[in-house]
Amino acid sequence: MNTFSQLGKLTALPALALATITAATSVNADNWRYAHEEYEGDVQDVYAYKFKEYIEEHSDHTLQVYRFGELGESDDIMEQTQAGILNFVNQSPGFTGALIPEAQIFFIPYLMPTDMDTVISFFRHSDAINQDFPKLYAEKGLELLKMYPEGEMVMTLDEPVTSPEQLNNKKIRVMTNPLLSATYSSFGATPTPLPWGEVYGALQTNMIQGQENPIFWIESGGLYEVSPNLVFTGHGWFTTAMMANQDFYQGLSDQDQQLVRDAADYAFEEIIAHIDGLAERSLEKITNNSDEVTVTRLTEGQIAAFRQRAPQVEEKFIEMTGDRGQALLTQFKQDLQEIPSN
Ligand code: 6CS
Repeated sequence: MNTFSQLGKLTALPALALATITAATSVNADNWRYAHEEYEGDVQDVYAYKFKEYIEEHSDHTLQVYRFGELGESDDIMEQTQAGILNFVNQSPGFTGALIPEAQIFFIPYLMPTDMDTVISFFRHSDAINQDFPKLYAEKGLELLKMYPEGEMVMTLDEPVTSPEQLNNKKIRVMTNPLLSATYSSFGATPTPLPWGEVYGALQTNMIQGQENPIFWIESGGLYEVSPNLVFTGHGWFTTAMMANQDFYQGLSDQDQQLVRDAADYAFEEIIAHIDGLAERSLEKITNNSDEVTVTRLTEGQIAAFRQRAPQVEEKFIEMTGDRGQALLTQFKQDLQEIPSN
């Protein structure tokens, strides 16, 4: 063998070794796809990027995040996840009602506490959230990884309102689930279900006269520009849910399943820190940006007029979901009574 071919053999060895290592790494390293319903810097986006950060720091996998509109509306990204095109999706129960009717429980008004620490403790400890809901999502081919709160719901309207009577004849946009429509009917309004992409335009053209959302979203989506009267009714929290396609999840190694669970827990803790004070900061930005905005915080007496309509919505929930809904509601209420302090 001449020197040239000897040299060739020597250099070929590390190249082969490198190729083998690269192949082994790429066999184990996947690029996972994750879509959510919000914009850059919003709560779901922060969650997604914290999840990504954990996955990428603790494995060779990478995560590609798709924001609102990149792959369609909320229903589109759910369909893509069920079809296995996406691996992970963040879809809020506000849009999951048709698929999982029990997920509408979050829209029974005045069921959730208003105080943030209590709400967070509920999400951490509730059996309904952490044991019952994963079973309901699993029936639809979804591995529920986390449910988390984004912020207290606030109405925005074309004029300040303090009573259900003042909501008469107002078309209020709701997310597309029938129970939320029942809530707004009980409040005296005319509910108008719309996907998110149509809300700003509908407010601007007065096709609708109001909507509800957490303050950070009212600020980031510029809703206050076209619906400037904010009314704090204390009737609920915006909740969301993050999940994986179940076939994909079950096909992962034990180690990767644990990685995904740990990443979901890590992102949850980060989101709890992120939403602390977020509503106050967002409200300050809104009032700094607009002279038109009014802020009405209903008194306990005014809230009572809305609250007394809640039982009819609860009945509607049972009508829609039967014994399973009843059992979930019982568990939910029990969990709420047993909330430990954080
Ligand atoms: O109102 C909506 O449709 C949107 N609200 C929030 C806070 N997140 C996403 C959702 O699409």
